[in-house]
Amino acid sequence: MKLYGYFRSSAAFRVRIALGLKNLGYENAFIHLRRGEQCAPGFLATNPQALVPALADDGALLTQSMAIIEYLEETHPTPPLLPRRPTERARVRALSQVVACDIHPIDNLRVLTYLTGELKVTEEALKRWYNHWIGLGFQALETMLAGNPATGRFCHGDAPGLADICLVPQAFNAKRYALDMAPYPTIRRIVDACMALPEFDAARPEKGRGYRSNMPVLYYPMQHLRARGADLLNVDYTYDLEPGFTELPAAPAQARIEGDVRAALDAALAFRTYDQITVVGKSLGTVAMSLLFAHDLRLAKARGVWLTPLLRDEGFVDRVLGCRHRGVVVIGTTDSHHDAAQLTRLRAHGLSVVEIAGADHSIEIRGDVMASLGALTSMMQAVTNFLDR
Ligand SMILES: N[C@@H](CCC(=O)N[C@@H](CS)C(=O)NCC(=O)O)C(=O)O
Repeated sequence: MKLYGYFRSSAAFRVRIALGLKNLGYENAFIHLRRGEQCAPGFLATNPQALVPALADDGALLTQSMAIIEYLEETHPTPPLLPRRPTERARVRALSQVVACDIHPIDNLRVLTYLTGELKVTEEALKRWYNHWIGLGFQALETMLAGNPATGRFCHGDAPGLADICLVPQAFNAKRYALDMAPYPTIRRIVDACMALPEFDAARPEKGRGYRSNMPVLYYPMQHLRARGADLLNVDYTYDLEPGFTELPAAPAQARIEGDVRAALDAALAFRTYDQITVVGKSLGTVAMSLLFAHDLRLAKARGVWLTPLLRDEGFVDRVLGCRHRGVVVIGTTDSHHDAAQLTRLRAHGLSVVEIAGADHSIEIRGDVMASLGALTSMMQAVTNFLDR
């Protein structure tokens, strides 16, 4: 299966959750909505509506998140996302459609772009528009959920289902525009219960942010370097804990990251000089690396270990190509940043590129622990071959 999506698309988020709950593996095709890739002829052949998500499966191309989720429900009935009794199914569908039919469509990117572009609506008015429609829908949902004995730990009973799949991404959208969630205690409780489940957590838009150096993809390369006598300086970012950071446009976010990582490099080089510097980064850390390699001459001879790099981030590959250095790139083929064309450019530049089949942005093979350990081993083989060369 191949899911055409965008990390921040809440309709794609619904499908990611459903695939997770059904324990189905899939390949990600990343359509960058902010860059208009949904309107490119190639994608229009996939979905003439120029919207994500779309799912390719069994020779078919499916569109519309609700149709896709019902397709998954029909083809993989266990665990069920809808209850059995018709009246209960109708309740769950009604809860879902409050979000999918009445809240989400009028807050969609193309609607917001029309408001600001064609109708010259201010950012402030746009925010009011956005939150007005979510608030109206959430008010109704809160009453429908709080006042009904069928509501359990989740929207319907004690197992997550279609209504939760719709509610959670919408709650994430509400958070982006800082909607006051105080009036919706039942919604908040259910969203918290959902987010405690790994299937919901794995599907969230900013998944991967918050990866720290005590986690495997960074921990093992560090141990390898330590065993070879390297002085180590760990830099763990906490941008994921900072409200609003993920919403920053590319330029101010990069300026902030560059300032921070340069300060870290200053600290690392304050007391002695080194013959060999190796910089290892994962995900957002690779953006920090690319800024340093592109702009800081102190890294002119450094080696780079680029783990799950953000290949689709604005200017990322160009910055990496802008400096000559020895480096290894490791990325999983189901990572949403996996991009064959960009990897070809990096290879042509002389970097060693290792793709790990089926691995995601955490170098995990979803739903398969042993295969995930194998993927991690493949990553470490690539890294140690490079470091020991
Ligand atoms: N009803 C559609 C809505 C899909 C949709 O609105 N997708 C948004 C992202 S959440 C999109 O692709 N927007 C692109 C745009 O507005 O240009 C579904 O449920 O799949």
